[in-house]
Amino acid sequence: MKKLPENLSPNNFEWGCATSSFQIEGGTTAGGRVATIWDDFCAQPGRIKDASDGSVACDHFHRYAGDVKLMADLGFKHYRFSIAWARVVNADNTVNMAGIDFYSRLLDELAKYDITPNATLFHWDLPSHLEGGWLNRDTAYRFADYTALVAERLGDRLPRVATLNEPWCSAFLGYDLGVFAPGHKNRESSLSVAHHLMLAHGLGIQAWRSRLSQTSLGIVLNPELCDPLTTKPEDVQAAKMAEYERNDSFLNPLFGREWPSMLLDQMGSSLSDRQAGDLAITSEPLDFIGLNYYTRSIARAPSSSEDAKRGYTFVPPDAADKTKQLTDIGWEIYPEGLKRVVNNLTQNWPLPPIWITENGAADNTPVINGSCDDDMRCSYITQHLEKMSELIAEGTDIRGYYVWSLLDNFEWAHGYSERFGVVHVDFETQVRTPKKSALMVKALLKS
Ligand code: GCO
Repeated sequence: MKKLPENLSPNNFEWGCATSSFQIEGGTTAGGRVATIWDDFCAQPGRIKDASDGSVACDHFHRYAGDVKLMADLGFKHYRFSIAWARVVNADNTVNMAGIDFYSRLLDELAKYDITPNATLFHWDLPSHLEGGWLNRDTAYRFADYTALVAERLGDRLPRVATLNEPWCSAFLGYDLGVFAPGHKNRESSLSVAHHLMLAHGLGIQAWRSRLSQTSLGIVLNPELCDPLTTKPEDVQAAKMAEYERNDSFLNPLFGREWPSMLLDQMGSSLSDRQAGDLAITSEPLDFIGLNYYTRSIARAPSSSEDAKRGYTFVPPDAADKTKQLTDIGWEIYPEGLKRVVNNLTQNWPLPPIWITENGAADNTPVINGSCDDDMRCSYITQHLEKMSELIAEGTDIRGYYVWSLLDNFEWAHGYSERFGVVHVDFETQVRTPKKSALMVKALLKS
């Protein structure tokens, strides 16, 4: 791609890069920040592949000014980041001004370069002191308090705000599979968690709107495109179940619809956590929806009693076809999936305007003689841009694209072993080196 298609031109399309608080900030005890479930999780042996944690990460807490200058140099005019609840709210639910000051200084810096902020309120770093975490319905109300506090202290400088990032990961990776914080393994209660997260979303929207009416408010989801391993009816049904869990359990509540009965059936005694009136809260009108797209998955009929509870078993993407191209983290490169998943969503739910809030690849190419030739990422990004441009040409209302991520960062359970940045970070020296992909995007934005 030499030039951006007209419908992706930065003149009429929002182009940005994305990060999240825990993945880049470090400074986990600075300025009175309280501990989060991810600090606790990292401290448990065996949880993180390289036994690392987020205590330093990209040291963005101290280096934010340089990082903002870097994104400006690369030509980005929009920046998606998350605010850490644990920095701005003390354990007694009062405001922590040191945390507010940090985000205020970040916003000052962005304004200096005319970069528009796009904030997410919750990107998985839940304060540890919230008793029971998302298993406790009360956490949804504490989220609304936190949201109100951000609206009051920073809201007039935040034109676009998402409540949650990828609640599927918090609920199912965190409370069912146990591979993300807090590391629980309980199917029934993970479904309660999914419900409580959506309740938090709705209460958060109400809390914000009652204070500020002009902000564009939404949520960021990672919808699934799941194909069956074979055409056998039991595999087809399994793929459907994976999509119910990933899509319907979050999209239905956004539009006031009940969950598919198959999910309700899996809740057992936790079903009582869904209370009358909740759907009216979760379906507060949205100004936008953010969609994160990386890959598709492949499912087969459940192959263990554990998976039988979920209704599917995921298989490696290349299980049936070894010629598939994978990124370094092992995810299939499948640009067509962006179109398929977005079309599936717009056909089934009355979506508001869409922003692609994350798209990118793990490409661990090192820096050699000062440059990092991440050709796979370059091709990944351009292929997805082409598909997005086609979707828009076909009439889908997509208004922005954010590459994940500006910087190599703490990739959750993979620690620092997988690199998603368009800018390389040397975690020993904190030196940042723009990769070929960053320079490619810069050239495209200028074109
Ligand atoms: C996500 C995440 C990021 C991940 C990225 C790559 O929302 O999944 O926002 O935190 O780093 O998706 O796995």
